[in-house]
Amino acid sequence: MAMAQIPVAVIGAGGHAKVVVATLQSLNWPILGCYDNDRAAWGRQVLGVPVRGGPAELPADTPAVIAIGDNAVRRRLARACVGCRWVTVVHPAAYVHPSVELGPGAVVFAGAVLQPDVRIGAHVIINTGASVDHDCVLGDFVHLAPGVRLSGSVRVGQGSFFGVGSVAIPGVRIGEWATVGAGSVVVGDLPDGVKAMGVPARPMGKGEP
Ligand code: JB2
Repeated sequence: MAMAQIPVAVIGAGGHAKVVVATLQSLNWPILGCYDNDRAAWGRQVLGVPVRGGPAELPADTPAVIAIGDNAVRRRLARACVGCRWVTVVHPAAYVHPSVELGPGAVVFAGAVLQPDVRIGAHVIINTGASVDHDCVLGDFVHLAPGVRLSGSVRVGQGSFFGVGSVAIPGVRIGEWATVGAGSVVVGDLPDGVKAMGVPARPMGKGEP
């Protein structure tokens, strides 16, 4: 794992960045600094890591990870930071079967479980204690909040968000940029852009990409 020796830039300096920094520290992965567009954050520290400036200041080919929870913001920054080399970050206390494919910029936090033949897109967040069972496919910029449970063969379109503790039964298909509310139980397919809540989850209206 040669990449682990090269200092990585963390883009973002908020709550999600704090957990990304903690995950990198648990891997003994050196951190170049945090980089955030908010000038008010410059000079502050995230778990002892200085916020050095904005992401535009990063030199070309810098290993980096986007540490901002908002899916659309990650997509915008991924397009803007063309010179960055996106790294994947997996906590040592996560279980990831060797067959799992992880896209560039994906992060997997402590206690997460990724079972065989799962495919995870670019800049996806698998948050604390989330589990993704066999053969699931998650598109780019998806975020599974803490404690989400996806059963086998679930498909999640790009940019979709599963709120804390939500679950999906086997084989359901979720469209792109959909939102599943905290604690919801998805028992059928959901279309693009939908906001669904409840047990069973029912559509509430359209989300925004
Ligand atoms: O375009 C932007 C942007 N560019 C940089 N929009 C937003 N909303 N934020 C932007 N940032 C930077 O991302 C902000 O300057 C700030 O430093 C950071 C967002 O910090 P915040 O703590 O508000 O959110 P977060 O993304 O770090 O954490 C959220 O998502 C996590 C997954 C929170 O909801 C956490 O509780 C959650 N665990």
